[in-house]
Amino acid sequence: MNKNRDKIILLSGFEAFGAFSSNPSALLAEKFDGLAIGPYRVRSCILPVVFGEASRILEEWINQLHPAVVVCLGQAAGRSGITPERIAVNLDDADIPDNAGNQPVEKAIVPGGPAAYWSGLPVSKIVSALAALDIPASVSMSAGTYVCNHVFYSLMYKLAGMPGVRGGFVHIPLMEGQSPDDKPALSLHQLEQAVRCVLKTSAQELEGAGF
Ligand code: PCA
Repeated sequence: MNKNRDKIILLSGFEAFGAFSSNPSALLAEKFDGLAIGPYRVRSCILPVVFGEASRILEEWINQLHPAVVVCLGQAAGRSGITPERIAVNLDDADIPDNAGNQPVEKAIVPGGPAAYWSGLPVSKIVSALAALDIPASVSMSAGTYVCNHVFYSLMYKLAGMPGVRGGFVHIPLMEGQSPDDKPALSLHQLEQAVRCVLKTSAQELEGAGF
C-alpha cells in the first residue's frame, strides 16, 4: 500500500437534522479538511442524517482513502462537553425521523452482528488531553440509538476487518449562537481546539510517540 495513504485521518461531520438549521460537526469537518496534524493529513466528508445511507457513504470514503484513523463527529444538543463515545450498540431506535423520513424502531443495524463494539479511539486519553486545555469533556457510555450510533456501529463493524485502522465517534455540544434556547454550547474556537486535540491524541496513539 502507498505509504502516503497510511497517513490520512478521515474526519466526518453530519448535515443539520431535526429542529436545527445547522450542525457544528459539519462546520468543523469542513474547517479541518486538508489540514496537517503532525505527519497526518485530514480529509473530511459530510454525511447525511439518514440511516443506512450515512454509513454507506462513510464506507465509500474509507475504501477510497485508506485512512489510518477515522473520527466521526456528531452533534449532541444538551451535552455540555466533548464526549468521546466508548461503545457502539447494534440497535436503531429513533425518536424522530431521519432526514429521509425513516424512523426505525428496535431494529438491528447488522442482523446477527455483535451486540456492541468498543471504540478504537483512546477515549480516556482524549478526555485528559481536553481537560488539560480547559475544555469540558467526559467519556460517554452511549451514543444513543439514532444515526450517530448507527454510523459508529457500522464503522466499528467495518474496522473489525481492517486491523491497524483506528476509529470511533465523538459527540460535541451545540455551538454558541446556534440555538436560541439555553442549551449548553461551546464557542467555535473551543470546538476547533477540541477537534484538533481529539485528532492529535488519536494519531499519536498510532505513532506511539508525540509530535
Ligand atoms: N447527531 C445525531 C445524528 C446527527 C448528529 O449530528 C445523533 O446524535 O444521532
